[in-house]
Amino acid sequence: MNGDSSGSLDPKGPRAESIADTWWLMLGLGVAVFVLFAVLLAIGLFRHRREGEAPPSERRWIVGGGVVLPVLVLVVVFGATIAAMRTLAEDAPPGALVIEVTGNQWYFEVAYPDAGVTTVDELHLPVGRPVEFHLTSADVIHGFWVPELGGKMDMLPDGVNVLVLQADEPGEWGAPCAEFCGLEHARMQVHVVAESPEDFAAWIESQQ
Ligand SMILES: [Cu+2]
Repeated sequence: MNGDSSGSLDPKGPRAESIADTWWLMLGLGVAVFVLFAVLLAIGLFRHRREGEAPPSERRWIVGGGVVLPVLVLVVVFGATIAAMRTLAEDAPPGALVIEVTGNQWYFEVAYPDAGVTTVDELHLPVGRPVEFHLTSADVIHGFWVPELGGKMDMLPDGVNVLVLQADEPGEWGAPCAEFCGLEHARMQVHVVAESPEDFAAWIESQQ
């Protein structure tokens, strides 16, 4: 269903990359802290058994490991998260392609206003060009999410949410509705095709 990809940890665009990088950073820090404390705990248990009581100098380990280290780790994660959020919130540069996606019970309507083309459950985009998605809904709240390209965004019946995504390499992915929207929610999915600008132009022409 998702072609050759494996979701948000297999990013195919700059915004998805910033999300994946943050995830790997958090995993790396978590593993490092876990290993460090497992080792210290083992040493501590071994020593206590041998010496009976911890010397007062070990209090600095408690302050260091219980206060200083968590603060450092959280500051690093906070900084990385803010940086990723800024990347995700950047406006589309001039020349971005506008694609309007409307959630319906239970399908995605995809419109290319400049080309006068509308499709259902099929979304094509050119590789290497930022796309400004205008997301809305015709009925209830739906969710737009192409894990390989970036974060998810709600599709609301009473407004338009803007999400900028870019594909850096060709590929085909499934983008399931990311907000429970009724009986057929589980089968609601848009097929996403990222292709070369030439192939995209040819596809648009074939749809006109
Ligand atoms: Cu839906």
